[in-house]
Amino acid sequence: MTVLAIVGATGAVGSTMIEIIDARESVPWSEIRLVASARSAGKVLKVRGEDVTVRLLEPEVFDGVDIALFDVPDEVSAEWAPVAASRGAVAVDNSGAFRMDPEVPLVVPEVNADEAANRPKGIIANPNCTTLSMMAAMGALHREFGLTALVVSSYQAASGAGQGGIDRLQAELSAVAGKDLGSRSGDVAEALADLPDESPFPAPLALNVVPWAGSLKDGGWSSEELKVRNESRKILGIPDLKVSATCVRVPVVTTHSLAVHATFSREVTVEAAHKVLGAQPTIVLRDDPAAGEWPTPADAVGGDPTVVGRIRQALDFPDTLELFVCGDNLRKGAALNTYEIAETVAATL
Ligand code: 11C
Repeated sequence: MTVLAIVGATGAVGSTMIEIIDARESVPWSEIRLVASARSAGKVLKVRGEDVTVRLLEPEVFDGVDIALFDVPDEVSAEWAPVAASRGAVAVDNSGAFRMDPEVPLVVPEVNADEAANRPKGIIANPNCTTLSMMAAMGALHREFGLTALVVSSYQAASGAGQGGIDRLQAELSAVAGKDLGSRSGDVAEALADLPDESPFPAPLALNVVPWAGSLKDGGWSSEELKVRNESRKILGIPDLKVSATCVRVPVVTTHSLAVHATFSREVTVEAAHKVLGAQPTIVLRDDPAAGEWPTPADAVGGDPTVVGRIRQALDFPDTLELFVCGDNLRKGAALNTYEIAETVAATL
């Protein structure tokens, strides 16, 4: 009798969570409780063929719950994950509220599943989707070759900014469709003049590339870039890992991509990396440029595995590989990893 609650069940990640649960052959839950704010409470959603009424987020909703998954904004998690934990549930939180708390493990099951057992606050954190998209690959390569440095550029999808991000990209694409765009990026901004000024993105995203995600931090870094650095160190258990990231938003609906420059302490070859990554069940290798095979967001979207390719030995940097990684930011980057943490915990209850 294991009871699962999904808090934020009606959002972009919560809906993906329900799709993942629906697609599982079997689940270990005797009950799946859906929870949301007053705006969505009372809605009826289908879960594994059964109607489930969404319940209001209030302390009593966690009574009898074993594991509560949180797919809500940071401030909602910060308030409510401890409430769930105080009522006896293990809270698995997909927000940024607890990730760097030393008493909260930050878990990617294929990298550090053991850490899920050490949860003094009754909370386990799920990483940021950008960090997560490269963790299966980096974890596997680190185990074999000893990672020392990462230089990363991201190509992040609109849905990283939630349903609002998807809606804005859709509106911008509709506004530019069929217009004579001219030859300058300023023409795109002109085509968007009739859209509301308010956007989750700080510049037009349609037919554009925006080198910004998150909020401004010291030194001109974005919060997203610092998350990639701090979370990679914590998940991989390498406190002094050298990391430098540039996070960029691109007009893709779903699936984050990363160009990764990874340096190792032990000798590494492309062949050895292929062998290690090919043996990792949650990775699909698409790495045959001569045959036109490389990862693109379209190959990864809607699926569970991370797609990895373009693996090259860096020409001027010893013991360094260049690679390109694509992962569905709503699935492995968010709902799937959170759910896999819940499965890991459920197996121990
Ligand atoms: C984005 N990665 O693409 C962000 C969204 O810390 O969970 C997820 C933010 C987070 O905008």
